[in-house]
Amino acid sequence: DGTIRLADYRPYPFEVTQVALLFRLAPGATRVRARLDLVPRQPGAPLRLDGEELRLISAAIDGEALGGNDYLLTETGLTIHAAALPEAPFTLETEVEIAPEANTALEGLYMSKGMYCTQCEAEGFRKITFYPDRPDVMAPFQVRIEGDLPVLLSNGNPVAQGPGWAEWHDPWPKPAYLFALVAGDLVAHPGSFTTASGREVTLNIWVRPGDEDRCGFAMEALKRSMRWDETAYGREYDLDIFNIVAVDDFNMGAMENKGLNIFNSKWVLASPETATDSDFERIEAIIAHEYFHNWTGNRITCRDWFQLCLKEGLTVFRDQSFTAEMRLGPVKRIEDVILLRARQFREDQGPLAHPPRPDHYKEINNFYTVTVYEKGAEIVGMLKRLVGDAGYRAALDLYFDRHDGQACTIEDWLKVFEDASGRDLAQFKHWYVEAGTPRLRVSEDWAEERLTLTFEQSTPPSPGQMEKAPRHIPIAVGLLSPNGDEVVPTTVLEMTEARQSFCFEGLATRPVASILRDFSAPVILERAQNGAERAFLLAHDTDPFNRWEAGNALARACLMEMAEGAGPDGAYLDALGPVLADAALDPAFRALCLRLPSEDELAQALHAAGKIPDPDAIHAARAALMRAIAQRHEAALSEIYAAMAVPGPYQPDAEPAGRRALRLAALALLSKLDGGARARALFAEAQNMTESFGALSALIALGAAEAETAAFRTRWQGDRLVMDKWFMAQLAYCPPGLAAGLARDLAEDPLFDWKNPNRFRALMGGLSANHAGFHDRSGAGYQFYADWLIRLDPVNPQTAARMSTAFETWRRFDPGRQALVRDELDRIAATTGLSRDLSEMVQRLRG
Ligand code: BAL
Ligand code: ZN
Repeated sequence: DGTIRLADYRPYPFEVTQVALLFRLAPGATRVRARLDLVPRQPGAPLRLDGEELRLISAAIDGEALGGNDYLLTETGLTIHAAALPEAPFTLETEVEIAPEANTALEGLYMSKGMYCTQCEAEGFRKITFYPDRPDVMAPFQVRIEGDLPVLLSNGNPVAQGPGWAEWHDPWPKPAYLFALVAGDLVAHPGSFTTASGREVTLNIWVRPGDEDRCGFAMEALKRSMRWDETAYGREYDLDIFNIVAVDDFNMGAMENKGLNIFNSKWVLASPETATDSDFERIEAIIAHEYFHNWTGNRITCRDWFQLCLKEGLTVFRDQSFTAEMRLGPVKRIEDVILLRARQFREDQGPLAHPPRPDHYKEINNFYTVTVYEKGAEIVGMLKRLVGDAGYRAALDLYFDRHDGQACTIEDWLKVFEDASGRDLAQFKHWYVEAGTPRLRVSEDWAEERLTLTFEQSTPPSPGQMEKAPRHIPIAVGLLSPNGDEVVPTTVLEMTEARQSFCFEGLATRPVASILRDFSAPVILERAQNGAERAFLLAHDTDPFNRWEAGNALARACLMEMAEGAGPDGAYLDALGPVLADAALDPAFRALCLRLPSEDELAQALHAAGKIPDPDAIHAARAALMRAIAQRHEAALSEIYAAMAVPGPYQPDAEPAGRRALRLAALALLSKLDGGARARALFAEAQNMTESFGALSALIALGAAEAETAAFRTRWQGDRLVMDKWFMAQLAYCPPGLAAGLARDLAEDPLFDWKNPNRFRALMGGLSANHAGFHDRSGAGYQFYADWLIRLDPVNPQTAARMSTAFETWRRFDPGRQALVRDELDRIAATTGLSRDLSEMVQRLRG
């Protein structure tokens, strides 16, 4: 049935020692000549090469053209029979023709606004030429590009160039998924970097003319990333040049091709007028992420795609650590956990749950998930916590020493930790191979100056995995005295049993336990804790994560009760007071404390508590609590709003960004009282996109943004990235009853260029982010969404499949909504010619 299984892995029977490619570019008929130097490793094996949508022009071995009986050509590849192959090393030459301008799927070689561009991960190279398109086949590449365009780029170092041609050589053996080619009328934002050992590296960010003044921030972020990888991991850059290209039509965020990173322009281009603070932070993180892949992904890659989290989990962990150092560490940790819970926990609890290292798939593109990335990063963080900072560095040094130039597995990765630390990680490995978020229940016992914490863990069943063994869980715990002093500093308890107790002796008075500090493991902590204890931790915990978590837990409990008809919890409203007033607390931290759990998270929490979430009631509860907070703290919020204004020119740094975040959080609350007066004034005077967009979003949420929405469109209609924000915000923040109708109207807007993935994601992602709007009981949101998935699928299956995850929570809801979603999933499944991508997703979603 097309399922690919880890258990079926076999090494490739040939070694590719050298690849030479020649591209003659033409939009409708590009010719690709490939010369592969091959060494047989298994006598008698046929040579099987992947290839899709290629027109074979010729094939020859050692200069001799192949005859029709020598090979088999199918829709998925070219197999040269063993009888036609020499036993000694040989050269295979092929020529194919492809049509980049017809490639709307944006995999392989395609065109975006006149520019040639590639995306090969995971399996796009097979749409460029016949090749063993698998990550464990690594070879040096030389590339010649011929085309009537001023800039012709590929991986590695430039060899030579002239008018209409350029040659590149990448000396580092790489898998085909890291191949890249770009050709276009581009301009460079240049830079340079001197490595720790004194080598000069040329840096360029290539963009379309007109965008070059929006690259400065990304360039500085790149230099910071290069320096950080030297100091934090001892890793230097290894080519003479590092190119980044920004492209408007891109399925992913960015791609780490060796020496030639290709970026969705959204994650490169930034100016104060067009990008928000969070865009700047994200650009810095993605630039770092792709750069860090040079070692964790490129120099050491994955043996097969089941091992994707080997490079992605580690590289996310590295970019998170980088951002934590560049900005405010605790704030970054809280943001990462918010994202993990909102998206990965959601995935882990639904029909798409899969282990960070899955053992089967039909379409690998469907496994570039928050589980592989974000949970993969959490697992690396747990390893680091278990072996300590020095142990982690020793393990990573060993990893680079032992595996440089190799294609590796999770087993290789765990082995370096075992060898470097002397620890047995057999039980720890469950984190990689089992799906599901463990639930960790804790109870406390106090007797004779001794506090006993007893933990019980269980992991619910997930698709294909009914029974789960106990995990090895690092639980960071600290104890606080009743006056807030820390009596036991953070200690990591290692839980390995299903039920396990830990004692703290010699305590004069009963302490308050701060459990799972820094969110030391990706689990759901279940703790019977009253509001007073949570308020105490919100006021006193010395661990910033748990301090925030105490307030978050109060808010969540309050909202869950409100969604079932209760009024706002006065204790929660009281507890916020000291946080708002505490000027010693970072503004960014205070902003997070004012951010209520999302409607989707509340639905998740209600479902976990055995209830059926009502999206309308959740929305109403959240709106009511915002109003109640505003009423109770109006004076403090007004003072914050005035005091947090940032004078002078815009700077994207963490400090002013934190002030703006707090100010806008106050604005969103105050808008519930002032009818939007402050937001309207801010929108009129804002000098940067952060404030302009924050004000617009607050007004949209009030249903009172007609004039501002129109003005925003008039001002920014020529700017594609800003217009994505315009599409997204109107749907994500509008009153839910309006969402489906507005989505239909916006889809009629001439600026809704639905074949552009960013624009499609802006509109559909905006709608699905409007929880009560998407889940409108009429089913209008579901129907509209399914219509567009069906329409996009033949054009761009990868993005259609990715967006189908909006339906992953359907089993949480009432039978009426479930039936509506089921009908839509059935309708999608019944569509003729559905892609492998979307059909696998729908099959899994239907469960
Ligand atoms: N490798 C795909 C894009 C990324 O994770 O960097
Ligand atoms: Zn990555």
